[in-house]
Order: sequence, then C-alpha cells, then structure tokens
Amino acid sequence: MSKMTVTVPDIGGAENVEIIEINVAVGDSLEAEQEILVLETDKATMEIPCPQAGTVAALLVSVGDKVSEGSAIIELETSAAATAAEESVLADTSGASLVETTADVTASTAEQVQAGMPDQAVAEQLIDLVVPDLGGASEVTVIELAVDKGASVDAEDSLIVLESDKASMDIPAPAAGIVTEFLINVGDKVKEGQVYARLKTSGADNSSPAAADAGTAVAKTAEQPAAQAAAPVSSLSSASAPALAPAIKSVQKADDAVDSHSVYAGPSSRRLARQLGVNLAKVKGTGVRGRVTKDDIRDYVKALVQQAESGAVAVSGGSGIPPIPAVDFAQFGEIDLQPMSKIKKVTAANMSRAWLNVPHVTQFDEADITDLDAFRASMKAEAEKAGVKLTPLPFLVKAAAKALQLEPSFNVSLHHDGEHIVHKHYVHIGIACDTPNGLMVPVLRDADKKGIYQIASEVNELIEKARNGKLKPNEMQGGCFTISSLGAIGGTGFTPIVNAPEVAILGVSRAQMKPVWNGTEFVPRNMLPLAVSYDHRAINGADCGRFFTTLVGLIADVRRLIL
Ligand code: CAO
Repeated sequence: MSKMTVTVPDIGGAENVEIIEINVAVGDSLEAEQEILVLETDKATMEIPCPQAGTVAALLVSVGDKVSEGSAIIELETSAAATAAEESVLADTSGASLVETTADVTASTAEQVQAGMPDQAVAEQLIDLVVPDLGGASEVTVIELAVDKGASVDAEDSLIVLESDKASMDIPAPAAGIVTEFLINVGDKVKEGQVYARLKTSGADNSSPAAADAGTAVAKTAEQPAAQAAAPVSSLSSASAPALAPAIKSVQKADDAVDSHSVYAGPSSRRLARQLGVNLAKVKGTGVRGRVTKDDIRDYVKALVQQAESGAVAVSGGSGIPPIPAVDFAQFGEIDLQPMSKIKKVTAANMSRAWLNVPHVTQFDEADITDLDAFRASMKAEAEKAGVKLTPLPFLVKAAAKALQLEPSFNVSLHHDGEHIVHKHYVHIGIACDTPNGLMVPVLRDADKKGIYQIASEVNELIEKARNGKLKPNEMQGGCFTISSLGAIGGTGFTPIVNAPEVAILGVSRAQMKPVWNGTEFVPRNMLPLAVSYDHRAINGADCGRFFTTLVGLIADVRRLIL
C-alpha cells in the first residue's frame, strides 16, 4: 500500500472555486475516473475525478471550501500492485500530471495488450459517433455530456443529450467501448451527421440491437488486418459513418424531461437519475443552493423501494397521482412518530388499491328493526343460556346471505381477465372487525346454511380470534360480501369501501327511534341506517336498488329469513 495526495487539476485558470459537493467518504474504494467532488464557479460546475483506483484515507477539504489548481483534496491509499507509472505519479502530486500519467499508463497497457493478444488488437477499432436523424430539426443544442472522456460505456448507454425546441433526445452508444474524445461541448449546436465523439470498441459482439448496422460495421473492421484496424478515424468512409448513428433512445418533451432539465444538478447526478429512471424534478436537493446530489437520488429511490416493499400507502405518488407533499409536523408543535402495525400497512395498501381500482357508488336506506329488536330482546336470555351473545349483527349476516341468494347479481366478482364475471354458488360473509392491531375481516363460511345462533356463535368466535391475533389466513379469505358495523359505536351513516375482489359492502350505523309516517299517523320506529357501496363495473344502480330493497325487507321482517 502507498499513499498519494490527490490535488485539483487544471481548472481552466479559475481560482478560489467553491466545493459544492463531496461524493466520497473516508474508507470508500474508488475506481479511476470516479468523481470525488464538484466545484462551482459563477459560470460552470466541474466534477473532479479520481486519477486512479484506491481507498480514501483522508478528506482534506469540506463543502464550502475554496480551492485552486494544485489544492490537495484527498489522501488516497493505492494498492501495492501499483504500476511503475503510478509510482512515478506519487512523486508528482499535481492533479494535472496525475491525469496525464494515468492516460500514459492506459496507452502503454493498450500497447502491451496489442502485442500479446493480436486477435483482440485486430478487433479494437476507433469509430466516429455521429449525430443521428434529428426528426426534421436542422440544428439542436447539446445540453449534456452524459459521460466523461475516457469513460467505459456499454451499448445503449446514454452519451449526450440534445434538445430542440420540441424535444430532448438521449443519444446512446451504438456499441460498448471507451469514449476517447468528445468533439463537442455543452451549449454547442449540432447537425445530423456531425461527428460528436470517438469510441474505442473492443470489437467483441457488444453492439446494441438498436445499432445493428453499427455492430456490423464494427464486426467487419474486426476482420481487417491490424494495420487497417489501427487506421485513423478520419479514414472511416463517410458511408460507414451514418451507419454508426444509433437510433434515438427517447424523443420526447414530456413534462418530466423538461422539469428534470431545469433542476439544479450536475452531469453525474443526472446520469445516475437517468440510469435509475428517476425524474430529477421529484428529488429534493440537499446540496449547496438546493443542488440535487447523488445521495439525494439514492435516498429518493431507497424511500420508494422501502415503501413498495412494506406495502405502505402511497403517500408520495404512484399511478401518476400527484404526491402529497411531505410535511415537517414538528414545526407546528410537539409530535411523536409511531411505526404502523403490519396489519395497518396491509389495510392501507388494500384500501388504496380498492379505492383506486373500483368505481364506487354508495346507496343509502333505513331498515325498520323495531320488530327485529323486540324479537332479539325476547330471545336474549335464551341465547345467553346457549352461550350466545345476540346483537343485531347475526340477523344482518343472515339477511345479507339470503339477499345474495335472492339477488345473485351481487354474489359475483370480476374475473381478472376483464372478460368474465365469476358467479359464486356459495355464500361467505366477511365481518369488518376493529382490533387493537387494526381492521381485520374474518369470513363466516356458508352463512346461508346456518341458523342465527350458529352465526352469532361463529361470528363471536371469529371476532375473538381476530382480536387475539389468532385468525388463520384461510379464515380471512373467500368472502362474497362484507358487513361493516359501526352500530355499537355511533354515527348516522358512512360510505364503506368495497373489499375487492368482492363487489359490494354493507355499512351499518347506529339505530335510533324515529317518528315514521304509517299512512295515517307518525309512529315511533327503531330505524337502522344502512349504506351499500358497490363496484359499478359489476353492478348497476337498478341491481343495487333491487338488492337493497330485498335486504331492507328481510331485516324489517326476519320471519322471511326462514322461508
Ligand atoms: N345500533 C344500535 N346498537 C347496536 C348496533 C346498531 N346498529 N349494533 C350493535 N349495537 C349494540 C349491540 O346490540 C350491543 O348492545 P347490547 O349488548 O345491549 O345488545 C352493543 O351495541 C355492542 O355490540 P358489539 O360491538 O359488541 O357487537 P356487534 O355484533 O354489534 O359488532 C363488530 C361486532 C365486530 C362488528 C364490532 O365490534 C366492530 O368491531 N365494529 C367495527 C367495525 C369497523 O371498524 N368497521 C369500519 C371498517 S371501515 O369500513
């Protein structure tokens, strides 16, 4: 191991330039050409690359420091296997000479490779990269060089970004290789057919499918004698040059692209964002003057991945929905942050999914439960003796089961192929249950085949299991229709969310005595507010009208449940 001091190279004569971003930390392993830090003058930003591979032993500067050519920026530990050329570099700590020496090493290594491996040397080829068909635009502006000179690229990697008044275009590499030089600068105007860079290809089968012609050209050169292959770029025929122009990867003036380009970020951050498919406009910049750093992009992606993996609700976008902005609630008063339970996260994800996928309609009605309640009161003692707690719920379960049989258009699901409706010949009813861990929906099987006591007993058992975290997965599956009862809690009505893939849900609110007109006079009746939400893709309003009228009739006269 030996140590070297990396210094600021020639930065075009600029002095006392501010460091606005440091992209390495002590202990980081760096590759040659990997960006160390970013400088900014009042005219431009510059990324300072590492002249050779090594490990960062010390950071000698901080963000905000002002540096000039020759200022020491990091101590780099290089491997003992450093070449003689590298060692000579250690003697001269000028950044500019570091870069030059590294270039020499590359050249000499290339020569050795050519001498020792003739086939590969023959295959190596320097090709002109030309601006492709611009879709009618005569001149476009270079807005970004997506890689640095000397970078190794794969076929299809973005090399430059062009922008006309209508579109921005990523120009990808037609083949893998090393970008030996750029013949253009950011801000230049370029035309179709203009050579913008030179690429040294290895000649291996590495061309992009989008540049099949280019690949052929490269392969053809590989069969040529070494001398010919080593011919200067200018000797490439003009006929072959256009063949090396790759297809434009993306031609668009999407809002995203426009927004991304107006974001304050350096080329390497932009490159990373492009590689990860991140719209820079959505990333909060934490760098100097709000500049978006690579870490900001990584944090953004990490947060999205964590959110997706946890099944958490999309508080920040998804499906093209504008995100709800993050708020620092602590600025308004004291807060504490508690993790959501697994069940709450799953419920949140399920609710969002159902809310976003299902076109909901909610219809309201009231059922007269005066007689049901009188009957229930008269049976309560007997039920208790039988070990059953008799609330209105088992009657509602039984009535819903019967209504599903009488109006089978409700006992369906949409098939995932989008072409069929699944008609169910079983009646399983889900019961929304409030538990300490969140909302759970155990399912009572074959409710149509069971009596009120059995329903009450099994529902109570399921509720207890739900509250004790003892429900098995199969006890929460297969529901045809859900009942969500807030009757014991209060409220005069609510609009429940369909528990997809079911197509309807019943919301039960608190019953109350009301004056009801019986044709000749107002009489006090115990009225139960009900709401049915349904999936309008599967159920029409008229179907719901029929189902709801049937259901309300059954609840109002529970004798009909045994018919
Ligand atoms: N109107 C008036 N009183 C009602 C009533 C109603 N609609 N529904 C129940 N009650 C009464 C019961 O009769 C009982 O009183 P008595 O002991 O005097 O008979 C009392 O309220 C308590 O009932 P309960 O809550 O113990 O039992 P339940 O069968 O009514 O409800 C359950 C069970 C699991 C549905 C309920 O406990 C629960 O968790 N509800 C919340 C569901 C939920 O969170 N839904 C929202 C989901 S988002 O759509």
